[in-house]
Amino acid sequence: MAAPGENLRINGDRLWDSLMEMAKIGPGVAGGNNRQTLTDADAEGRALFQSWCEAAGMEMGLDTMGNMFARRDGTDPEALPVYVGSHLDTQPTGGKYDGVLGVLGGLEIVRSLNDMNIKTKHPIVVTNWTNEEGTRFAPAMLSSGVFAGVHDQDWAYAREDAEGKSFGAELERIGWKGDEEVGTRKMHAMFELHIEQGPILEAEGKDIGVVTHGQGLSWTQVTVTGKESHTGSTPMPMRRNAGLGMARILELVDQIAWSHKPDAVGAAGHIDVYPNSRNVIPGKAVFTVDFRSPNLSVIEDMEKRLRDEGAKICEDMGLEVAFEKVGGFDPVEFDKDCVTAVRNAAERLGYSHRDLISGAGHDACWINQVAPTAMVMCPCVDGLSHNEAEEISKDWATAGADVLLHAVVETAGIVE
Ligand code: HGY
Ligand code: MN
Ligand code: MN
Repeated sequence: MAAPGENLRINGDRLWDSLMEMAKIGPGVAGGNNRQTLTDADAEGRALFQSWCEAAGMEMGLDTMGNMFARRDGTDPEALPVYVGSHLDTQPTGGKYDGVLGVLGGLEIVRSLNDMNIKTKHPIVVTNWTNEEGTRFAPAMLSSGVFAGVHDQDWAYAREDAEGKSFGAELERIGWKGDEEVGTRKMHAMFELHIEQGPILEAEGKDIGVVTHGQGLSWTQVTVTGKESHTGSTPMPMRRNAGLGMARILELVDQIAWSHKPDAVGAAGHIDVYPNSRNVIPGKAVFTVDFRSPNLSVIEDMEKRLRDEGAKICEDMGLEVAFEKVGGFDPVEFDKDCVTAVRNAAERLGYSHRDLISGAGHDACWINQVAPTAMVMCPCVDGLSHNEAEEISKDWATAGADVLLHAVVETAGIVE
């Protein structure tokens, strides 16, 4: 099958307009987005995406986890589809491009193939994975994880948000729970376009990241228990301050990550202190430690040090502590043939590129377990993401979607 010609390009203006249109749904307070999973804003974004897919002649499928699958037929109905997509849900202080670029980039390649009346042997399916962010309902990549058989659906349905609402009930409530059994679809391959969410591509002046690997992730929920008491009248020696215990463990987390420099990272983004009253010494602190590294043995060492040295900190302070693994995945190596298709596409189109390890987790990390998978990345300004000021350029978005187009079409096979 001939490789697509260099002149095969997407319509960057149309992609950009769609990104800006989607960004109006679930706006943040500082120019970004707060379109958290299974909220009314998520439902509105899904409806807009579905309307665009249907206008592009695609038929929408919906599975029991709310994963959306918009299908463009190929010439061979027996051929397994090439999937292309990402996620429409955002962080509470999210940007306009994290996930959205991959979903609307997939839509744009179908719109462009329609414009050029190009047919492919394999069908193409544009996908929106439910709850990639894992903020409202932990863990991240929940629904692609159920699709890949990593998580049990009933366990996923029972995940609760901070208000005690369950994933299953919220999916029903917004009306986006499908009948199709999750995980029954078979894929020829899957590609995901995503912003880098890190500084490397912009710093090196590269247009494209050819993602060969994804670093591994570990989420450990830590519960430190002390004793509520008056911040004024309780003598210092009598205090059992869970908030202080948490602070010392957070300092330990930072030291552990630095001890594995330059690649390992560690922090806690989710922190709850009880009763969180100005004049009560915290009796309990619950927080999630996020460790990441491209190297599994480093992740395992960081997890072990957290438990061993965190327990010692609490013992010395007369505090109780519990550790619970609440999410994670081993470092990922993407499919070599799919990665080569991405690299060849960048080369053919004349875009500067470099191989890259993804710092963030993505749905592609789970789908890689059930189908040949690879990712295309574009730069983002200052490497900033999970911040409303997240920004990319139209040129970067266009280059990323051009490469995605070529990788998908080369894998799906152009029919002359
Ligand atoms: O946590 C992650 O890496 C992804 O952004 N959800
Ligand atoms: Mn993302
Ligand atoms: Mn994200």
